[in-house]
Amino acid sequence: MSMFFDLNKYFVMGTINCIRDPLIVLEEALQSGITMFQLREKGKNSLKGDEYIQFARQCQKLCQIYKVPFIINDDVELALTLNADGIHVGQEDTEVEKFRSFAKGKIVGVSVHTMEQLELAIANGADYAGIGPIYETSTKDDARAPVGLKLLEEAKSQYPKFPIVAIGGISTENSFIVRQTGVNGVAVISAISHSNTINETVNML
Ligand code: TZP
Ligand code: MG
Repeated sequence: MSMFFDLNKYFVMGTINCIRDPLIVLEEALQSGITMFQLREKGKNSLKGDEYIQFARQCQKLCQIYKVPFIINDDVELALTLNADGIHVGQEDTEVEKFRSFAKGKIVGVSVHTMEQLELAIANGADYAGIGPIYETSTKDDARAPVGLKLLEEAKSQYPKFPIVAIGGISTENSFIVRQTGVNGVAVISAISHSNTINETVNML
């Protein structure tokens, strides 16, 4: 069993997503009530090596203060070194099964884009799935074509008890309609990382 988690307002970010000090952005988001945080430090100009590890530690410390699960994207080694609360992997990354076996008690999230991938993620022991991109996004350079709301509805109707979070192009304007599909939460990068009024943004998501 993994620790308790709540996908309701899931903030995902890396330093390159922020136009202000990323640790200030994260702290404001935590103060505003995000329920989950994922460090996704990738792309051009992202931190590497020791700078990356130190930044991750600082993010983790903040999450601990606010009692919000600290999830690391892709990097199994760092997740284990820091004893992060969990890991989020894509279809291309380390198979869930492999991670599951040496990450007892940790939260394992998987990105899925089809019902088949969702079924497989569940069978392999994932704790939640991220489905997206729901809408067009300019944040992920290699983003696929939007999957739309249909897949969320199908996922929740077939697996009503399995935790699902929607990601990709979600904003304060469209989060309501996304939530109407029955998903457990919305995951956002730019809606929060580009906001100058994070408290208002998080409240509206
Ligand atoms: N996976 C699918 S879309 C996406 C990721 C990581 C980017 C989401 O960023 P934004 O700014 O919330 O559209
Ligand atoms: Mg990945």
